[in-house]
Amino acid sequence: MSDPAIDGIPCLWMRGGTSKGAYFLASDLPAQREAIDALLLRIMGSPDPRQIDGIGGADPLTSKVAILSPSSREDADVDYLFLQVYVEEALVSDAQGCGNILAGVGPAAIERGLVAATGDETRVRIHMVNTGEVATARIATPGGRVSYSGDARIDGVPGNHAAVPLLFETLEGSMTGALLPTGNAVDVIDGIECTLIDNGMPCVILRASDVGRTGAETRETMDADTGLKARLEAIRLQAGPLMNLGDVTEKTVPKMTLVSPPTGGGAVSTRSFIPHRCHATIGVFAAVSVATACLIEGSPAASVSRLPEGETYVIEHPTGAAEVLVERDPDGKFSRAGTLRTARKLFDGRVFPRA
Ligand code: NQM
Repeated sequence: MSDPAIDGIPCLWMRGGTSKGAYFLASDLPAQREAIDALLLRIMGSPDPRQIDGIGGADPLTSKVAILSPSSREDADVDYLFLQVYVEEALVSDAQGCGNILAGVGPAAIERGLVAATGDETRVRIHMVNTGEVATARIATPGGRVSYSGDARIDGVPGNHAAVPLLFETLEGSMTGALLPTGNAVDVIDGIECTLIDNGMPCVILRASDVGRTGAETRETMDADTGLKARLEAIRLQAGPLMNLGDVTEKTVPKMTLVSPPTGGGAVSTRSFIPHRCHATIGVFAAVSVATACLIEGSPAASVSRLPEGETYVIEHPTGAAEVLVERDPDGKFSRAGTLRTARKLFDGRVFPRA
């Protein structure tokens, strides 16, 4: 029998959007989730604030994992399970999806032969196992090979790269069963008006000004603000059960997002906590959920946002902005959403977990 600590495990290390993670084939990992979790902790080097004995980047945004397998569904080409490996705790969570790491799934599936390239562009339908939704990614495959070079640029990533357009349908209530799981546009928790919303990612959205912040603070300032973080965590722990998520003490959802008026010409400005560190940008599904909240009358997001003419929302974040598309059908349902990301293969090899 092979020993991963001696023989290694095939692993693609990729940037997906503004995150970075390890992409595996399910067939290269143990069958049982418990064994997978234990292995991933050793691979990433958790728990340890520096993840010094593993490949994790000592940040929740670079301690992520995608597990790919042939699709279990007719309407998809590949199954994608996302796992968040905590940095400082011995925890691995499947209680959220990740739209940034999703951007690398199409390229990884083609690189690993799970999906065949079809001409200059390959459409990959991705079953997001965490939420049960299907995303469609368009991958540049000139000459039948994935190309990572191109002209697209996204804030939070230096340089230009091949565009990875992502399209989603029916994200409403992805993990909580309903767009507004409490049925309310506004719930008051600890005296603060919040919107508890899930259009792809369970989020609690509140005005930065209601917790005494401008919303223009840097990621570092937010991360050092232990008083604010404790207040947000107290709200989050109460919001979890209200959102049908149960006890969220050891879950990475709901995300906490502070909103404030836009300062760069966008629809709204955000500082997103995922949930214990401030995001360097904003998650893809979190951005879709924030854009959706801007359209909900009477919500804190609606009160500070400036709505665009069309259906493209520029969501400002600590290092720029992310553009998301949110479409409503005639009966008011949020039927489609999308965004543009880029991704890049950084390393393809074998990873050696500590024994
Ligand atoms: O919301 C971070 C990220 C994410 C998630 C997080 C994401 C999403 O930016 O779809 O992309 O919220 O933990 O990678």
